[in-house]
Amino acid sequence: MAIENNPPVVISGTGLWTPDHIVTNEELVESYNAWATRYNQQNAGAIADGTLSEKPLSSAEFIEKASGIKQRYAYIKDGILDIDRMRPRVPERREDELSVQAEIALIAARQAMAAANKTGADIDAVIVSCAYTQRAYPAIAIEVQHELGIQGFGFDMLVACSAATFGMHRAYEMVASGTAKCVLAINPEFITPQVNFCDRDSHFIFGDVATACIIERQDTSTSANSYLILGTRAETKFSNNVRSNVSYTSYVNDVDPFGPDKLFHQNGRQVFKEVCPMAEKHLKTHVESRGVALSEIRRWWLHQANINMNIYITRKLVGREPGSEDAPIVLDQYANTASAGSLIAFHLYNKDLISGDLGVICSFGAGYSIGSLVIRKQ
Ligand code: CO8
Repeated sequence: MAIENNPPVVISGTGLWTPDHIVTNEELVESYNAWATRYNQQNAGAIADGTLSEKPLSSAEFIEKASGIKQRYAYIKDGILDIDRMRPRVPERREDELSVQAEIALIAARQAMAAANKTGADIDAVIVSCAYTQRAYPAIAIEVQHELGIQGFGFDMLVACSAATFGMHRAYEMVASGTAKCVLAINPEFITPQVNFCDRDSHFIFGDVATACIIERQDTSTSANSYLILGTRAETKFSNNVRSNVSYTSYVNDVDPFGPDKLFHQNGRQVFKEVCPMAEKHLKTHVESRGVALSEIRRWWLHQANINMNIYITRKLVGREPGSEDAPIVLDQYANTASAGSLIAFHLYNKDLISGDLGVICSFGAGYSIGSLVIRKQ
């Protein structure tokens, strides 16, 4: 949708925090395979009599071929490769310390603010939107708002893979309708704590990152690099194929709060098959509803879950074999970063476009959820 007869709204700055630590496929596979081999040896009897299933081995070649992922970044690497632990070792912070998500959100936020020439005094709302927040309240967005000295309000929202685009939609609507003049939308995707590093089918998928953007009225923008938002479109359709049951109710459910179903799990093949046609249709419908032909779109900044999904979808949209000029891939370096993937791609690969060029930012995945923005370089 586009809000008609309202002030034009632009994305006037973006930011990206990349963690210091890299975990390569080879490192991850070596530690997973050592863990699985030991598990199989220790449980040989139960595996032989069929009470337990043997843990299959992983392969770096499979991971790269099936997903396009070569490595991922981790906020904390310590513990992930330790076969006696298989999860990052993240110390709990005191209540008077900055939370991890606020810390990484602030780094991306300050970059976005600098790019848009904004200070805290210029911003009147903060949205933190991501796949998980590390606590229910107070909102991470309010913590960030406090640190940046921003008046107004902040709130957190969760929409899994589409949190970033859905957050940008809310920012656009607030600015277009006049409830805010300038919104800081941030995606601190701290997701390695939700990865089951003992699950061969998903241990390689995710990495940590934070992205941020400034969305404001065009007439207040002084940015050297901004994009006018021509339209937004969102769509959801319930599916159990990507799921996490982590919950505050584990306390009263008398279940293991750290059980495998509490971590990310999926039927990846099914997701691939169902989401690709949904995303293709969504994008065609959205672009054409703005009076724009698909051939006029210079760049597609797509969700980064799987390179083969992105090639499949882009091929349908551009009608030929796509290249990185059409739809940049950051998966090889960053892996799947939940909702931040399309924003990383946008942040890294938008400056070469020239005034008047059209592009689309789009996320797709868990929910299922799909969110997109059609934008034009100013
Ligand atoms: N090593 C070696 N072999 C493997 C491995 C491995 N690591 N994993 C699977 N195999 C084997 C399988 O056992 C299978 O063997 P067989 O043919 O003998 O049965 C064979 O390889 C093929 O397996 P699959 O059919 O499962 O493999 P795919 O080609 O489908 O690739 C993928 C698997 C990469 C997972 C692929 O299906 C995929 O990427 N699908 C899309 C997934 C997707 O988009 N999911 C949405 C993600 S959700 C999101 O983006 C945000 C969620 C919120 C954040 C969560 C934070 C934790």
